[in-house]
Amino acid sequence: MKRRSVIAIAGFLAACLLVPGWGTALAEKAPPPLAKPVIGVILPFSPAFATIAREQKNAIDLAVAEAGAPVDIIFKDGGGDGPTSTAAFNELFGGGKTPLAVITCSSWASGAVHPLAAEKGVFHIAIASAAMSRTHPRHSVRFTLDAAQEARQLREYLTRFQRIAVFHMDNDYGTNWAKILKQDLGGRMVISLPYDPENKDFRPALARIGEEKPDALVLLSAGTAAEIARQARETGIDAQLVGTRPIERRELLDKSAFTNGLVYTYPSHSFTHPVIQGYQAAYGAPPTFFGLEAYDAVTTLLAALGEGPTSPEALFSWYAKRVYQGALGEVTFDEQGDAVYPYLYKQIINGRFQIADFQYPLLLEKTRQEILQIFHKMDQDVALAAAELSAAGLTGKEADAILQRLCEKNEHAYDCVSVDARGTIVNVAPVDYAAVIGSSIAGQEQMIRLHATRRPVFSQAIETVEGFVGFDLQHPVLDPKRQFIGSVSILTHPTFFDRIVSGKVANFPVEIFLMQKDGRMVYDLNKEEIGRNVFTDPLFTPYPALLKVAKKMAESPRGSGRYDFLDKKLEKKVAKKLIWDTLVLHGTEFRLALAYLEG
Ligand code: COI
Ligand code: CYT
Repeated sequence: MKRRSVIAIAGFLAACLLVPGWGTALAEKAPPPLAKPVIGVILPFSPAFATIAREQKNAIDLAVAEAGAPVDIIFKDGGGDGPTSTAAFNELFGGGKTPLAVITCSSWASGAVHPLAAEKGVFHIAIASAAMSRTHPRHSVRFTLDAAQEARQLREYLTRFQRIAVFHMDNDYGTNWAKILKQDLGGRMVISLPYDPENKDFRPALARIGEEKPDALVLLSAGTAAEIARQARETGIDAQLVGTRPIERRELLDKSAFTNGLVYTYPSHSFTHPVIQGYQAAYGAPPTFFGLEAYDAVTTLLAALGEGPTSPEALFSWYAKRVYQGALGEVTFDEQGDAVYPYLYKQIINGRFQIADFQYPLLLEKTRQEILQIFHKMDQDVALAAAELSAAGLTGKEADAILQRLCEKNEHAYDCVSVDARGTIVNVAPVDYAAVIGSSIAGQEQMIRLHATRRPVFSQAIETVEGFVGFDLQHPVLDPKRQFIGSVSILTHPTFFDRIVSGKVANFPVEIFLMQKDGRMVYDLNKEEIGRNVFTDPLFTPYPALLKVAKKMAESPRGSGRYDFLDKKLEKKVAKKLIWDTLVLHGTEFRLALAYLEG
């Protein structure tokens, strides 16, 4: 196949590139002899990050060797700050070579190089750069999850602490993360101090931190965290140690007497890619996430170049919204060019980096609490509306205002109605839904219970007159003489559970679903499963272990189990673990379950 690649440099030069092995270009003029694309790689070879940089270099060398593609990789030392990285970038243009692309490691290097690369028309890839903001859209792609996303996940764990200290590297990574934590934690952040990662003695700063009597110490650190942990413990700080992605370095295991118990957020990729063995064989130790990111960056870039595009715009488009399977697992690039993949909590236990088991019950309980909180607020507000309608009556100006207020106060309400004593809707807010007035809902299961008991009710999943499957909370309305005149309701929005659950599950590799006691799935990530009955639907019958666990779920309010079922995309069969608990409102129970891959 013949392929033609065009390189556009700084907007004034367009040259044909002849690349052996990638087809013969249809050159109008004689091409430069053996023009290999040049890729500049700026890594933090400074002492505090040297093991990271060396690992990235090793992984890149391996990726290039495996691809067998003719490229010229030029490594430069970006040091520990923006100016050094800028100087390294400028050096790439010496010696008559012009890089086609530049790869930078670290938030500070990527932040400094991003605008320069855009101005020079050099495609930019950021690795190990959680804190990078873009001034030039559609130019840089990034293989690191953004710090703001990771912080959303870390937040769930931090809620249990009241006096949180932050000790952070005095670079773009550390200061940006500290800023995010300040926003999240407010007054619960009792102190935040920077440190120089090239430093060896952290005792003066740790003494200051100790005075604040923190119950958690968040370290925004890489391998230096091991020495900080040692000095912190020796200073008498017994706070829970907490970290973020770059903290997982070998040094921490060498000092596990001081680092055991550390909890941190980390990508959830499973170490199964062949490059892990290849790296181990070549360099005598397995790669860490830093190496894998570098490996994927180069492997994908060479694949992109092999397909033709070389301009920054074309390369960016190649990546944006792409999904690929690599050393990092399944990676999805968003429109901004940021890679997204799941993170979870890890913990140092018995001197090893391990997946933290506490996260599953934690996420289940946080989700349960959030839903219950919303249920209770809705319940209080409907009770108040019922009391107000008692005097105002179910229709008329005053009743309109009461229903409108009820709806405005509850963001998860689809609509609010009043219903007469015979079960006919007589009023609605917002007014746009006036079409439901006159509909009888007397046959709905919750209305039958309400009429029988004259007590508040919460429905199971019902077919609403609005036309979707929803959940209805109703309170009876009694007139001032305590005569039953009807009821008032909030009908939940069709995306009610989805909004809450997806907010909580965020980027964790878990699935949360809701099942009624009769086996009906009322919420699942997979819309295809919603509404189906686990006990009777053919989708589930081939999975006896699932049926068994669902039966246990129907019978007991909380428990755990394991089963085989399809993965998130309903593609292949996988082994899953499951824990569940119960949500109750006015006697209506839902099983809230959290499933995750076994392994
Ligand atoms: C980041 O900036 O996100 C990093 O991981 C940098 C690393 C060299 C500590
Ligand atoms: N609709 C509604 N049932 C319905 O179908 N708004 C309340 C109860």
